[in-house]
Amino acid sequence: MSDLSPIEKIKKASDGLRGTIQESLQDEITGAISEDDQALLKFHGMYQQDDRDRREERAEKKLERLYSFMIRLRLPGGFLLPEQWIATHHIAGENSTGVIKITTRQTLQLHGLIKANIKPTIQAFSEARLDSIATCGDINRNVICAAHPMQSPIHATVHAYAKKISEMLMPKTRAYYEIWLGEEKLADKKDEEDPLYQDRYLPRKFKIAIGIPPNNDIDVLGNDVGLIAIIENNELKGFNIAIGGGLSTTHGNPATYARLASVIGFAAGEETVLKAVYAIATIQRDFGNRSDRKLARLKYTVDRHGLAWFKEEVERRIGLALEKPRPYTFTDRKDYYGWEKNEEGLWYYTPFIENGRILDDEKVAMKSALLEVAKTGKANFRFTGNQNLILADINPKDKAAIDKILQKYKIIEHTDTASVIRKNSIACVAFNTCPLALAEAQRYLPSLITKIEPLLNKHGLGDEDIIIRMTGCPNGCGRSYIAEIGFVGTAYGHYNLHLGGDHEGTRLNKIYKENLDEAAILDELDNVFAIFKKERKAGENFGDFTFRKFFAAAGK
Ligand code: SRM
Ligand code: SF4
Repeated sequence: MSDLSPIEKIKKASDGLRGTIQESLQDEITGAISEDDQALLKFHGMYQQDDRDRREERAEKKLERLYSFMIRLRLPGGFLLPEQWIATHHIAGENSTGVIKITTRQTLQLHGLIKANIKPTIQAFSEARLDSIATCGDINRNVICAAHPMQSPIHATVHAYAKKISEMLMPKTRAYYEIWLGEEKLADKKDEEDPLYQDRYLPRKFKIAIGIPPNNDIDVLGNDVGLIAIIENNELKGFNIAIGGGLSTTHGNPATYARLASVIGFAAGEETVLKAVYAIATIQRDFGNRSDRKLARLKYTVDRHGLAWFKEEVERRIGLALEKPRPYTFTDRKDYYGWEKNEEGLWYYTPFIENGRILDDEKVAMKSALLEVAKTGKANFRFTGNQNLILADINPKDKAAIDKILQKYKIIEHTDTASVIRKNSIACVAFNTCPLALAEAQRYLPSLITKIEPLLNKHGLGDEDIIIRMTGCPNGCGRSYIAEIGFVGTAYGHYNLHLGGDHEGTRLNKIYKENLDEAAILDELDNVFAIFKKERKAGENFGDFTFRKFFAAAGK
C-alpha cells in the first residue's frame, strides 16, 4: 500500500468518488475546494484552476488566488442537437467566461465558473440532457470518432460505437447524480458495484478514438486505444485494434516518451469489438503502474510487458483470437472546410474556428452566428478533433437559409480567407487557466502564424498543406508531437521546435531545436522553408522532407 501514489489512496477512500465534495462546496471561506476533493472532482468532469495572470497581484494584496472551475462535457463522437447548443450558449454566458472552447477531443469546455455556480451549471446542462461524467480523471474519457459524415456512407454506423463504448465504460457510482443533481443516496450499495473500475478506477486517464481511413482527423494513433474502421463495399467489416498511444512527455525525465499506438489485430462484430475494448481497460486496471503517475499510462504498461503478451492477455480475457490486422491507409487528417454534401444528400458547413475558441471578437462574431444557426433548428453541431465544428445534417431545402446567416456574419469570408497553415493549426489552452502551462499557446499561436505566413509566401509556399501545432508544456494536449511543425513550451516565451511528423499522423516528430524564442523560431523556419523549397522531391510533404533531411539522413 505504501508504494501507491497519493491519488490511489484518495480514490479508494472516496466512497464512490464522493469524498467531501459536498462539504467543500459549502465552505464559503474559500473559493477553492480541498485538495483531495480536487482530485475527485476531475471524475465529475471539472478542474479547479486559478487566473494565472492575476497570481502576483493577488499575492501582493495578500488575497487567495482567484479560483474558478473548468467544466468539460461528455460528448461521445462530438455531437449536439441545435437546442443543446442554445442551452450551452446561455449556460456559458450566465455562468462562465462566456467563451465556449472546442477541445482536441471533440467536446466543449467552459472556464471561469465560480464555486457557487457549479451546481446550477450542471443542473442546466442536465436539463439539456448533457453531462460531464468521466471527462477527466483516471477513467475512460470522451470517446472520439472521425467527425465528418461525408467520410463514409456508413459513418453513422461507425459513429454509434463512440456512444456504445462511452456507455460501456461509464462508472457505476451515482455520486454525480447525488452531489450535483440532488438524487437520493441508494439504500443498497450493491447497486453501485463496479466490476470494471472497482474502488480504484484506472491507474491513469484512458483514451479511445475511432478512425475512418483515409482521413485520420482524430489522430487515432495518439490514443490508448485506437479503433480503425475497416470498410469494404460500404460495409463495416470490423476494426483494427491499436493500443498504447500517448503523447505526453516530461521535460528532463527520460523515462517518459510519446508513443503512437501499435495495431495488435482485427476484430469483427460489435460484441467482440466491445469485449476487446473492455478487456484492454481491465488489463490496464490490473497491470498499470499505480505508484508513479508519470509512468502510468497504457503505453508504459504495453512496453513493460510487450505487445505479444498484451495481445495474448486480451485474447485470453475475451476467449478468442484476434484476426490478422487488415490493410488500411491514411492520406490526410484535415477538416473539410466550407460546404460539403454526404452520400444521402445532406449538407455540412465547416467554419474555421481558431483554436476552437467560440466568442464574438473584433475579427468575427462566431458565437452570435452559431446561435442564430442553432435557433433555426435546421443544423446539428458536430465537433472535430481539430478544434472545429461542423454545422451538420442540413436538409437541401434549408441550406440557403443557413448560408444566408453565415454570409451575414461573414463566417464564409472568414473561413475562405484564412491561410492554409492557419486552418491546419491547433493550440492547447495553456495560460491563463491551465495550471501546468510553461508557455502561452492559444493566446500566442495566432500571432506567431501571422509572422510565419509571410515567410511561407516569401518562399512560394503559401498554399503548402503544413500541419502546425503548439502546446504550452510537454503534456501534448494540442498533439504537437504528431505535427509537421510542433512547438512545445519550455519556459515563458520559449519553445522546443519539433519537425518531421508526417502528414497523416503515423509518425512522431523529433526535436529540431530547443528552447527558442520568437526571433529564433522565425529564423529557423525561414531557413528550413528555404531548404524545403530548394531540395524537396516532387510532391513531397513538408513533414516527410524535414524527416528525411534532418533526421533520417543522420540516422536519428
Ligand atoms: Fe490535456 C492535462 C487541456 C487534450 C494530455 N489538459 C490537461 C489540463 C486538464 C491541465 C491539468 O491537468 O490541470 C488542461 C486544462 C487546460 C484548461 O485550462 O482548459 C488540459 N487537454 C486539454 C484540452 C482542453 C486542450 C485543448 O486546447 O483542446 C484537451 C481536452 C480534451 C478533452 O476534451 O478531453 C486536451 N490532453 C489532451 C491530449 C490530446 C488528445 O487526447 O488527443 C493529450 C495528449 C494525448 C495523451 O493523453 O497522451 C493531453 N493533458 C494531457 C496530459 C498528459 C497526460 C500524460 O499521459 O502524462 C495532462 C497532464 C496530466 O494528466 O497529468 C493534461
Ligand atoms: Fe496545459 Fe500543457 Fe495541456 Fe497545454 S499542453 S493545456 S499547457 S497541460
